[in-house]
This record gives sequence, C-alpha cells and structure tokens, in this order.
Amino acid sequence: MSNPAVCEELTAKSYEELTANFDWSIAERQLGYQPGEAINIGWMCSDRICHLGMADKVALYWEDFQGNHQQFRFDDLRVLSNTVAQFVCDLGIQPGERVCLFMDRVPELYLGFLGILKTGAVAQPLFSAFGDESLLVRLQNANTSAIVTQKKHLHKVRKIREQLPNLRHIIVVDAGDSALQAREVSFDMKRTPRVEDFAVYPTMAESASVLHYTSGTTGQPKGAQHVHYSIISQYLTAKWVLDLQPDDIYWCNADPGWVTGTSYGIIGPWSNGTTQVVLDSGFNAERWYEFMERHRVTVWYSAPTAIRLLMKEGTEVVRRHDLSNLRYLASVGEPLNAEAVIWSQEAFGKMFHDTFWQTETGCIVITNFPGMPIKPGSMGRPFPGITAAVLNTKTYEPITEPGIAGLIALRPGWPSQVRGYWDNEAGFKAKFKNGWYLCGDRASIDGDGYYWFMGRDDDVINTGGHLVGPFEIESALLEHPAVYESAAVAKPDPVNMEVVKAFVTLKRGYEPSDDLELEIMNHIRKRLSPLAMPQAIEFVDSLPKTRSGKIVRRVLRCKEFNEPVGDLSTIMDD
Ligand code: 6R9
Repeated sequence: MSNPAVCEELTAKSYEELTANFDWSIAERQLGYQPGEAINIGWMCSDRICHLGMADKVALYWEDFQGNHQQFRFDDLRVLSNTVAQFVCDLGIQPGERVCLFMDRVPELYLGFLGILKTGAVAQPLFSAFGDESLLVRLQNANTSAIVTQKKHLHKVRKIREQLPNLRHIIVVDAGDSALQAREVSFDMKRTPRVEDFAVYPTMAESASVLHYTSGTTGQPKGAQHVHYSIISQYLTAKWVLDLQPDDIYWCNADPGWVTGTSYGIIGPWSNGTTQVVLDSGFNAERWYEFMERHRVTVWYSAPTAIRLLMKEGTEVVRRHDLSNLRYLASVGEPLNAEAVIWSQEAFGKMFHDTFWQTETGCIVITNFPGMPIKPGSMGRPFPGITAAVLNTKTYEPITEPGIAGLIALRPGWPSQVRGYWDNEAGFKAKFKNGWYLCGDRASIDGDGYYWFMGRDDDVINTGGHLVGPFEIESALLEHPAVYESAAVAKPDPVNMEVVKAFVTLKRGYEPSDDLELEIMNHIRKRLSPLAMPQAIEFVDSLPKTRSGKIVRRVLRCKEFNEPVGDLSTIMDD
C-alpha cells in the first residue's frame, strides 16, 4: 500500500515554516491568475485544464445505481459546459441571476454547474431530495430565475411555481417526449448541438458564483453567497489537504447540494485537473467497495456518517475487495471519533484525516495534512493562511492556555470566505465579534496547536455550571460494541440546571434492555468524568439527521425541554 504522495510544497517545509511564509498568491500563480483580471470558476475547471494539455484526460467517470455509466474528458467538460452556458444565455438569463440546480447526481448537474458559472449567473444547488416546501423557501429567498431539474422532480416544481412568479424557466434535462407545460423547456445534453466556443462571461474576483443554503442544523436556512475568487482557496486546499496528484482517481461522497459536493466534488478536483468518480446512489457498503476497487480509487473524501455505516458492516466485507490503490482518506461534516480513525487503520491500513470547515468558510480551514502526525479525535491544525483561535465566550479574546474550550473563530479575509447571507444582513453581521468570524462551534487547542472539537455552540450542555460537549460523550459511547450511533443532549434538571441524556441506536444483533443500559452506563462511567455521565439513556431506532448526514441534536434537546424545534426542512424524514 502506498503512502500519501505529498506535493513538493509540503514536503519541503515544516508546518511552522509553511504557515509563516504563506501567501494565497501561491494559488493565484499556480492558477495563472493576476489580481485585477477576470476569473471564472467554470473556465478554470475546464478550458484552463485543456490549455494545459489535459484535454483528453478523463475528468469524470460517472455511474448510477442501475449500472448506467458515462465518461467525460476535460474537453467534454469544456464543450458540454459551453453547451449548457449557451442554452442558458439563449433563454435570456443575465449575469448575477440565480439558476438553481435541482437534480440527482447526474452528469448534467456537474456540467450544468460549470455552464451556469460560465454565463456569469449564480449557481444555486439544492438537494434533489428536498420536498416542495423546502424548495419553495429557498427559491423565494434567492428570487431564483431558472431551475434545472429532472422529470422525476418536476412535480415538486410544478406544485410551487405559481408562488414563484419570477421563476421564468424550468429546464428539464430528460424530458424526452413528455408533454411540457408553461415555462418548461427541454434541454437534452446528448442531442443539443455541442458548442465548441463560448464567450465565457468575464466575472471578476468578487463576482457572485455559488449560493449555498446551509445544511440547517439550527434556525432558518441561510443562503451563503460565494464569489469566483473562492477557487483560490478551494484549489490549494484540495491539492495540499486532499493530497491530489496527477494520477489520482478521486472520490468525494458528497452531493453538490451541500458545500462539500461543490468545493471538493467539483471545483477543488477539477481546478487541479484531477480525475474523479461519481456514484449516483445511496449507501451500500458492498457496492461502495466494489466501486472503489473497480475504479482503483486512490483518494477518498468521506464523512463520519458514512464511516459509521461502514463500521457497522464490519471489516469482513472490506477484505473481499482489493482496495490496495487507496492511499489517502479524509473526512468532513461532523466530528470524527477516535474510534472511527482507529477502525479505518484496521480496515484500510490508513487513517482518515479529519478536516473541519463550513458552508461559510468555503474551504477546509482546520485540518490534518498529509505528512502531519494524526492525533485520533483531533481536527488537526489551521490551514496555512487561516488565522484561527478559540475565544473566551464572554470577552471574545483568544484563549492562550492549552486545553481550555472556547468559540472557534477565524480572522476574516481568506479567499473563499462567504461574502454574505442572501437577503439577511443582520444574520451575517451576527457572525462577527471583536474582529473575528465565529464558526458557531467550540473546541480547545492543545499544547501542540491541535484543535479538539467539543460541539456546536447550541449543543453544549451546561450541567451544574460546567460546560460539557456532546462529542466526548458520544465518542465514549461509540467505543461500546453495541453502540452504532449516539447523540448526547441536555435534559432539564431541577438541581444541576441541565444533565446529560444520551440517545443511542444499536448495531445489528443487539436489542435494547435494562441490562444493556446498565452495561453501557458502566462503560462510560469508567471513561468519563461524573459530570459528563449521561443520567439517562434512551434507545431509539434512528437519530434525526440533516440530508448531508449530520445528527441534529437540537431536535432531541427541544423535545426534552418541550420547546418548538424551528426549521426542520433539511432533516431527513425517512
Ligand atoms: C463542510 C460542512 C458545518 C458544521 C460545522 C461543524 C460541523 C464540519 C467537522 C465538523 C467537527 C469536523 N463540522 N466538519 N464538526 N469536526 N471535522 O460540513 O459544512 O454543512 O456548513 O456544516 O459541520 O459543526 O460548523 P456545513
């Protein structure tokens, strides 16, 4: 099994050296961008790669659940995104207008994304699993002009279109002979004449590019507005953190409906000229391993929720496949429990590298690098060019003492930082304090500068005046062989104000019982401080999760407190 390849810039320098001398102009130079010039993500990810002599290199191997497959070279990306761009322009869509992508992970989603950006319009990707109400809220908020969708999702758009007078065009990518209605238009990528040359709109660094609605673990969904300059961060973090090398076959599990699927499922890999694979299907361990084996996947970017599912299936199924090409693993989206890192070492002979970031940061900000020693359970250290700290919750001053938890904060100004929330200035302003951007999460920093995640701000439990993060409790629970997933939340308590309650789902072969509850209690009693000890364990069939796979503790906590839960639109209802 091979090790991380580690690009030159990283091997040559220590972390300290790299950080001290870092400047984002490294990425500008590598991308051939001069400040003040036009910069367009759609062009950068396709035309530019062709100009570098990689026109015939495979950009995308695509496959779906039924075994349909397609292959696209970088030149196909260039020409087909031109074709989409021309079609969108011919409809009269102007630069700056929002065009929503509402599709499963079909090739049109990826090519449509680049094509929309080439016109100067703003790409607004939304999860195709959203129901009509969730869709309506986001299309209304963004005042969206057009939506690109599939026949199978058309009924949801039809249901709400009367409430969306400004939605001028509903573009259907697989209409075939079906009868279309008012405002609907068919775009068949295979039949539309290919557009060799398209005059890419000269967007500038600060021109709006992507509008991403946050995955909604708290409050109302917010539209995070990104700009074309974000590619500077996405390109370099993909190269350095995901260790992308010229011969890699890269797989990112994420759906472009959330930010990982665009920053590292489109922009990061393709701006690096990396070949990637996409599997348009849900989770299935056997299928996933078979897919990785067949495509000889080398770099894999996944998420704790998927890793936990794989852990549940065991290592037996891993052994049935030849995954010897796999050389680098990374994870994002939720805290990566030490248990999962240790399991991955056992299962794949490699540890997952945890990476921390958000829709608002646009790129990985705190992370484990190739070549950097991993401390299982830690998120690693700030990416060079990112000034991070944990702040005191009252003074908003950085905490300098190691091991004390505070608010994760970043100094504004990196290229892919969100530029605002769409139509919500107050919400955006509230994210800044004392010159820092607040992530809404808590962590502590150890003596080596490694960050240890504690929990989201709203998930922290205040018991007897002490703050306890759900992460350490859940990590301890996960070490018990019966526990598949868990969520630790606050429960009201007359004496301690709050106490910890844990919701637990069990692995196959285990049944809820009083004995098991006692056994799990005993297990965590040994592992945790008395404060962090859950006072109650409730066995449940499933935990509430966002569509991007995050456990939404808020829902469980609100039930305990008998409070309204607020916006639930991104929560999976199955
Ligand atoms: C990329 C993405 C952001 C929130 C973030 C935090 C949680 C993400 C994490 C992590 C612990 C990690 N999060 N990565 N928590 N360790 N490595 O997920 O964006 O959907 O906006 O979510 O996800 O709570 O604030 P987004």
